[in-house]
Amino acid sequence: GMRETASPATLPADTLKADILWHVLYSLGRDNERPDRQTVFRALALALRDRLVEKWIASQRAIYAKSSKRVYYLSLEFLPGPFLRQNLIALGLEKEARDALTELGFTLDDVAGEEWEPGLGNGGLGRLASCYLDSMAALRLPAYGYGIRYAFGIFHQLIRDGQQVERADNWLRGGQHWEFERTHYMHPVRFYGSVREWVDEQGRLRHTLEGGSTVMAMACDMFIPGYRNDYVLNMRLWAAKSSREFEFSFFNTGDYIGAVEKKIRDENISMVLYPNDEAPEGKELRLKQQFFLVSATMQDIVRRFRKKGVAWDQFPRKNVIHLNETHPAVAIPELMRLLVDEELLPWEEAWYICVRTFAYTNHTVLPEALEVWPEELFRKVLPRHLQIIYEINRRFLHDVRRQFPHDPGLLARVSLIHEGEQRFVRMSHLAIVGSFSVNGVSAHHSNIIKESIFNEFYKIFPERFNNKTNGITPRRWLRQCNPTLAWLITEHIGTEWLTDLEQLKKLEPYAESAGFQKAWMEVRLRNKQKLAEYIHAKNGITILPESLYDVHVKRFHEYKRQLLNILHVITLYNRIRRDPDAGIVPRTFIFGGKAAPGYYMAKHIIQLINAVGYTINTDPRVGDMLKVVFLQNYCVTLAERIMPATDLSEQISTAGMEASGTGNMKFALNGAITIGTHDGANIEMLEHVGDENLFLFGLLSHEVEDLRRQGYNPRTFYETDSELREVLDMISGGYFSPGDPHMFRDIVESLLNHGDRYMVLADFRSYAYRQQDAARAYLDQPGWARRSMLNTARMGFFSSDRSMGEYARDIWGVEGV
Ligand code: 26V
Repeated sequence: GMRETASPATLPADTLKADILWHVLYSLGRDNERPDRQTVFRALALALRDRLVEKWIASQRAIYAKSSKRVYYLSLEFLPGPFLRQNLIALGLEKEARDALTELGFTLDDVAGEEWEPGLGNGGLGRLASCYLDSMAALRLPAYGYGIRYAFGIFHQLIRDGQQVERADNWLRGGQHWEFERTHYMHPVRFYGSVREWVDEQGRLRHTLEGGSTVMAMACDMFIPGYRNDYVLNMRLWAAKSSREFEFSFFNTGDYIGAVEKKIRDENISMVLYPNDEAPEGKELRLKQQFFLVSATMQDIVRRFRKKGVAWDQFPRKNVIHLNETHPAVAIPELMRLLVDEELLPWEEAWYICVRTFAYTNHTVLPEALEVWPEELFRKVLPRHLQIIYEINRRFLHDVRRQFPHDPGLLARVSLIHEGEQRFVRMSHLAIVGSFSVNGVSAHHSNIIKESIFNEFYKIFPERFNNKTNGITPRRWLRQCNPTLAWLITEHIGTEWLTDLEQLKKLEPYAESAGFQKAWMEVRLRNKQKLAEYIHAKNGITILPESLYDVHVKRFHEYKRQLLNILHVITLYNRIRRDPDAGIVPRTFIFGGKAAPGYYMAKHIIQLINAVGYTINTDPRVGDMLKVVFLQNYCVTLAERIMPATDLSEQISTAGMEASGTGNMKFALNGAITIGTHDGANIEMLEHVGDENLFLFGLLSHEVEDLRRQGYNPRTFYETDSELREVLDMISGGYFSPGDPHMFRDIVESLLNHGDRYMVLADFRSYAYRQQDAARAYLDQPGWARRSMLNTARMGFFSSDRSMGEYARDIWGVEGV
């Protein structure tokens, strides 16, 4: 058949069409006379997988031959986004694919629209992990991503009657086309049981887990190609499979249904992603997920290490295990258990290996997001690991007591165990004590870590703390999502920017060119027209492409202050109602984002935005001056539509609360101008683009702290600012909820009577002024074009290639193969 002509590595370009048809028939079992769009998509994906797996095998051989130190990036979340276009770009097959699809009667846009993205993450943290894999591949790093193949990813969000409704994300329903399931390749993972202590013939104290139950971890591999470099990395996701015990129990007891129930329970472990990104749920299943990832991954790492036949003390020279947040931090006691209980290394030697192997990235300073586990739960699920944590803690506290003999309170504060009415294992403390590197994700955040939340650890281990400012991949976030702008850039400065984003600096001289400004703004306007069409189709709202697109998309959380934004929207509405000829710049406010299903206030704010939108969009006095759009189900696919069409990017978190942000970078790379607070990576963006090109406002983090200490009274702002007062009175008086005047009372209460924890009222006036500056700037279109171009031109630093280069050099000590 056609397969034989397609020999590895030298596939001629014109076989893509033949390969698609081959897969339609032989892999998908469909008539290849007139395949439908979904079938063609799947066949194309399979044809690309063929090419990826060849390059992956070659890359693995290269890593093995070089005997390189390997990087293991462990994350409970990955948000890769749709693969099709990304893989075509990386493999250099975009044109061939277009041609092949044209011959088959389809367009690439249509076929790409058939892909359902794997939503295996909540937001920033998961998307960062995927940008990092893309850059690790671009840099040819000897690296592996490890995670969980949730059967259900982040829920699909619908807006019904102005409220968020969650639907299960059954992303696997169309079958799998990008991954290889390794059905014959499984690791056992053991939970529960009890620890038996005994003494062996050599008189050593031994620990053995008895009883408990075993679940199998099946590897599912997905490929991440480097940009045009023939290098492919593997993202290995584990799926839970019941062990053979299922069959035995069936034979032994005849309890067939009971055995099936056990199978279902076991396979639950990888069933669903926890949709929470602010307050950990403390649920047994979540802890099991974490250990499931860790245990299976450690078995893979150890198996690969053993192949080399070198001594255990070489382990840190050959492996570095990176912990994306504390979620996989149980890897630390798991490695100790392997070394001490199974390999019989002395504790000191095992610990020496551990602390040279692990590196930890912190992604949040919100106290409620710091992970802790009730000790009882931990003991039940992982009894031996709890013992090991106690021993780590005993030795750690012993050392601290010697280093700081005159601070008795210190021990309780840094202990791995929080002792109160209930005892908790503090995962961040475990991660810091067990790692040689602890990093924050922006300069500002890393300083906060050192100066406040982990200050005492910083005093104990100053050399461990460092910063690695986040980055984003320019292949997806410019080249793929904004092909026309990418093309305009390439026409002027060549293609090098794709792998060396600092090259965008070469655009700066064009910022003053009227011709280039015009071309730039034409591309942007076309992008805005396309988004207007999408909004019309989805929401039935007509928006003016020439209006200022003011966009706030990200997870809903009070600290991200979507509420501050909508208060300002209402302010503009009131100004128009008072004076329809006020000369306000026409604006389209676009919101998007999911709220954790149990987060009452966040869901309520979504509802308020939709209610305000309904009122404004249907008020004839407003007309085209103001539109408010809520786009449902914000996800990577939707972000790719929005980023290229945004004028003003909202990055308005309470100062000190957003660790970095990465949406801020995606917008600016596509030529949006930021309105934002002095928080996270906004501060570094300001340093790079200059303060004429970015609108910052509001309290600084130390001012937030000072104000809180002095006793912040939000009511004074309500009393002294009449515009603000009018807005709040409208909300609490039912202006936006005439059928139920009390509907949004809790929101206003949280601001006026419950302390306004996120200082929305304190920043309101400064925000409103800055918004006026933005509107004025928009009236000067050549000036806006210049600002927009300079934002793009100066985003070089925020490439994830730069971030990964720094991790590789400063933390991991690895180079490209
Ligand atoms: C906590 C939990 C608790 C258990 C359930 C699942 C879950 C998932 C995530 C988290 C903590 C998330 C922390 C986080 O997402 N931080 C974000 O990380 C981005 C990448 O570094 C950064 O840009 C954002 O500013 C930061 O909020």
